[in-house]
Amino acid sequence: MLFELHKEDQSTKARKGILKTDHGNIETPIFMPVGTLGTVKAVKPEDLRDKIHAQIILGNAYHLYLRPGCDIIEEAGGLHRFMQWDGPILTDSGGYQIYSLSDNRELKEKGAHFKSHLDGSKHLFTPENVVEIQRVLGSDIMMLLDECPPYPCSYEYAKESMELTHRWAERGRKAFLDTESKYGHRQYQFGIIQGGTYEDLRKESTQFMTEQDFEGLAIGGLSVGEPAELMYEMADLNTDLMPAGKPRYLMGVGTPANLLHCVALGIDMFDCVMPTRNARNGQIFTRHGIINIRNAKWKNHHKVFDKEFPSDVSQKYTMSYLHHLFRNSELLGLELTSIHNLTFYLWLMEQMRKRIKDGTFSDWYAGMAEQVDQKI
Ligand code: PRF
Repeated sequence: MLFELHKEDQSTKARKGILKTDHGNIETPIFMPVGTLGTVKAVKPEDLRDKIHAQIILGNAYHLYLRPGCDIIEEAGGLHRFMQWDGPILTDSGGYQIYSLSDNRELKEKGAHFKSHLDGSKHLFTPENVVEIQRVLGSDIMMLLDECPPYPCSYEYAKESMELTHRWAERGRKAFLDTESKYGHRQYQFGIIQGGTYEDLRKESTQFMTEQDFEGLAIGGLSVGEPAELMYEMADLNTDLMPAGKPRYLMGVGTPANLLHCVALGIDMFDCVMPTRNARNGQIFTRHGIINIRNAKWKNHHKVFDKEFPSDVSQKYTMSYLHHLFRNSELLGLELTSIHNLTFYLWLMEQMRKRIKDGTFSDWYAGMAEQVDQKI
């Protein structure tokens, strides 16, 4: 079995478990660093493993299909070998990237027609060929082709979009069950719940995806501009209806505070570009809040930020030095802050697992969420 549930918190919906893949076990709740193009930007795979303690990373079928292309990755023996990461990989289908192309895509019953953001060339993604692409990538967990409706959107749009995602889900599951892994390791497939921010649609979609018997379930269509409270409300009603024995993945979320609140709502897996993208803009996440290292107040602050926290940025390099690196667009700044932010995200997940295990999660998480959200 892919997922083992080990502990459920008594007063929140938080849970602790293990996801088993042929590339290793993953302790949940977990955060998955985003490596869209076969690289977690500015971070070497050995640092992901040894410094950050990442247990699984993300790749993206849309981006990798366009460049370098499936033939190159197949020649390399799959994505794990191509990028020299031998831990678990989850790949997103590209449904979300195609949605972001808004003017350059058209959704039909057959699939999603789109123009490449690289050279304008025309392509079609179908529920079947995204399975095939992810077979070639060789990810441990693959995602279905879905449509992520924008926020806000009308009830009619959200309903039609959800129904299309459901029809695509049936075809995607069949394509998955009719094909085999290419490189000898097991692959799993997750369904994606949609339904915009409409309660009845969210419920219907959860029920539908549960019935398809995927190995795991994702909550899609959230964190697309709606207020955080509305996102929590939707995630809450989704997890109420999701089976306890399957992993639950909230796609594209979020801030450290979002992670704390959503673990309390029963989410097991997260991914987001925030720790790495914001690192490259000079934003540092810490136990005590968020630092903007470009701010002039750090120019002559000759101390490290947090001596006790296990990362080079916290223990070794002064704020003044980091500020200097960012003022000069030095590449080292990007590497250091990216590694630090991911180390912090993975540390936060580890704290959550420990506290779920020892029964102190419910008293701790809301205060911690407030603390990590402060601007320093
Ligand atoms: N669908 C897919 N990927 C996603 C999303 C989605 O709805 C989101 C929504 N936040 C992020 N990534 N396939």
